[in-house]
Amino acid sequence: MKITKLNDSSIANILDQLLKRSPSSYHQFEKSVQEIIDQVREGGDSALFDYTARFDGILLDASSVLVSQEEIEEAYRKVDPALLDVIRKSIANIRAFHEKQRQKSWFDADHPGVILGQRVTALERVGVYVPGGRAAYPSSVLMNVIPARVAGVPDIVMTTPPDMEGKVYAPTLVAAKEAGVSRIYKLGGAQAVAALAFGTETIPKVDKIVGPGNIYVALAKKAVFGYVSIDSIAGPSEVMALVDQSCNPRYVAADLLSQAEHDPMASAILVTDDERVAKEVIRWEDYFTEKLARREIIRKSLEDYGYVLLAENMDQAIACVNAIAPEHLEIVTRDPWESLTRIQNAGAIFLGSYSSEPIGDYLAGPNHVLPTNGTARFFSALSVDDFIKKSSVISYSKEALRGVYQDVARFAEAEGLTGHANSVRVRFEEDEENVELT
Ligand code: HSO
Ligand code: ZN
Repeated sequence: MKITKLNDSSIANILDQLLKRSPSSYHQFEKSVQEIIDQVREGGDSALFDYTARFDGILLDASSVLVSQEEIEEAYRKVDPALLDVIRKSIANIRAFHEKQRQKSWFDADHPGVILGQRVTALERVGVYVPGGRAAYPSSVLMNVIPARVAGVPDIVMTTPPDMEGKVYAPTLVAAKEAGVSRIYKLGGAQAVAALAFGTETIPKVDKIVGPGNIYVALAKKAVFGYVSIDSIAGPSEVMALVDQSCNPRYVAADLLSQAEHDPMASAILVTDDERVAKEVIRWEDYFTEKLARREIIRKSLEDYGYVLLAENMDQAIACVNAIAPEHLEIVTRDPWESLTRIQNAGAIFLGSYSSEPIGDYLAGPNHVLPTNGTARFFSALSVDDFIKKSSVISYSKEALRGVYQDVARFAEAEGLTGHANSVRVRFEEDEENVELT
């Protein structure tokens, strides 16, 4: 790692480089993803199981696609009871945090005869996609399922690709069961997304699909958006540390590597106004990398998307954070709460030397499904809001409508909509006299 001096052109270069990882820059796969979606939409189960045989190497049918009760029990036997304990603690924290996000329906009567309100209802069925292989994170199962549960979604189904023997990672099954998933299907890829979006003979159509996945899953979610709702498209993990001379470079380096290890395309960025800190963080990054199991991934991630940025002052460093809008931001400055007031764009913000990023990934309670690739400028963490919708409620009495019907009719006529005008007038005026129906 080398130190990069911060200026407008270095920020622009970094943003360009980071954006290469956006699922929106993978147009070349769109055609094949659309083909899979169309086939599953038309062919249902038979197309779905054909693709599963082709891509996941496993032959499934309407009954074996569903994870059985015995498989769940076997998973419970396999999982270390100490891990089960942690999963339960984590669930309690995630639930408590998300309970605070719950929105209430409201009704107001500010004017005589008029009641206006907003009724909050949960989605009926949600599909949670859980990747297989390297990114089969039980923690992400909790983060996707619990907000839906708290919102009151009655039916939460999950899909995840099995391994070649048709098995799903035991902690993932246990996490799903503990969090309250109703059914788990052994399906992955664009075909799983298509099945959830349109339904097949065995897979029920859902209202919303959430959860991260590879580029095919991301593009499939984009393609079915509008038929169903989706969460925001997750890109590779990112962490940025905004630190000054008061930080402990050893801790900061360890935190940066914790995200770099997710993916060769993950990004870990340090920004500081202190050259000594910058050098020390690099030294500790090198030191830890050699010791970590995923050092190959870390090296690749740091090489392509890792930066150590030296700012002229903290104002410039903060402007850089806001321009990059990282998924995770650690602030380790003399007064992190003061620095916080100047942060506009970041998915989750960790304050001080002891709020290391993985506490947020696993246990603190806030959601770890966060906006990536600069989208923290306009997107938020996954939350209870993602699993509800709001219906407006309008109730007028006769007298209340009498007071405004002419205003409504005038507005409607200005739009050339005599049917609208008639609909309010008809309640107060005789047809022959007043209605112009042509
Ligand atoms: N940091 C990841 C989530 C995760 N970390 C799961 C560990 N397991 C989200 O950016
Ligand atoms: Zn993580």
